[in-house]
Amino acid sequence: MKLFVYHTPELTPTDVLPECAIVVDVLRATTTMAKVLASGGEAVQVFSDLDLLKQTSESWAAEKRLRAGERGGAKVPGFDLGNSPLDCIPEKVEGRRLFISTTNGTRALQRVQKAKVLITAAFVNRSTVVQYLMDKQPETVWIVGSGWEGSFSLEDTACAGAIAHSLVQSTGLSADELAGNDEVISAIALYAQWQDNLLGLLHHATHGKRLLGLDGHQDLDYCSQTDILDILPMQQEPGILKSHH
Ligand code: 3SL
Repeated sequence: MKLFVYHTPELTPTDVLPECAIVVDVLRATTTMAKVLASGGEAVQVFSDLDLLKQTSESWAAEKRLRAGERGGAKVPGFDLGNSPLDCIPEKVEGRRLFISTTNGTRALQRVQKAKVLITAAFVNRSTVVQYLMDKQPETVWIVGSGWEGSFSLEDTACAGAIAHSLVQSTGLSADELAGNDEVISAIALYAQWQDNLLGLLHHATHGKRLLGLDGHQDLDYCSQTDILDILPMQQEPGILKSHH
């Protein structure tokens, strides 16, 4: 297995695709996706365009759908949900499809949509992602941070480091043997520095501060937890993710 970390979708190569792509948006899209599916959601369908989201979800029975949308960290007016994982409790999401549009997570997913396998990761489901990689041993793996509008996001690269760190321990390979690019080494170093205080790391992150300004303390608390959800969101068809068993 060769692992590559890309801090943002824009930094991924455009002429090749990996066997397995892992999209990370700790704050908050991929944390929310894991929570929805862990709470019994039928699927998550992602859109960059809000009008297309509304149009597509119209064809679903009202009791089988939820519309979730975020722009600039805030809920899209008129939608059922914003992008808070805390809203995705079984009472609300069980048996429903979440039609969702977010600023950066959606874009990162679209960038690697054609990879043979596309999964999503956050701190909350890190161990399930690592277990999948250990079982399947894909030859090339990209971890793609969603960033913020093209810029580096501390929390996404730290989560990439959490996955890489765990892979080093599980495979017995050295970081040098596993790493396909230098970003892997720096991501592991970032995670190693902060692994005992991930909430502190989220408080340093630009987007963490943005969410704190929007009263997002509880979201940061939730997103900072590691290995609490045994769920693997995997793309089944372009833009549609379901829980992989
Ligand atoms: O940009 C995104 O995809 C979102 O996760 C951002 S937010 O945390 O919902 O504001």
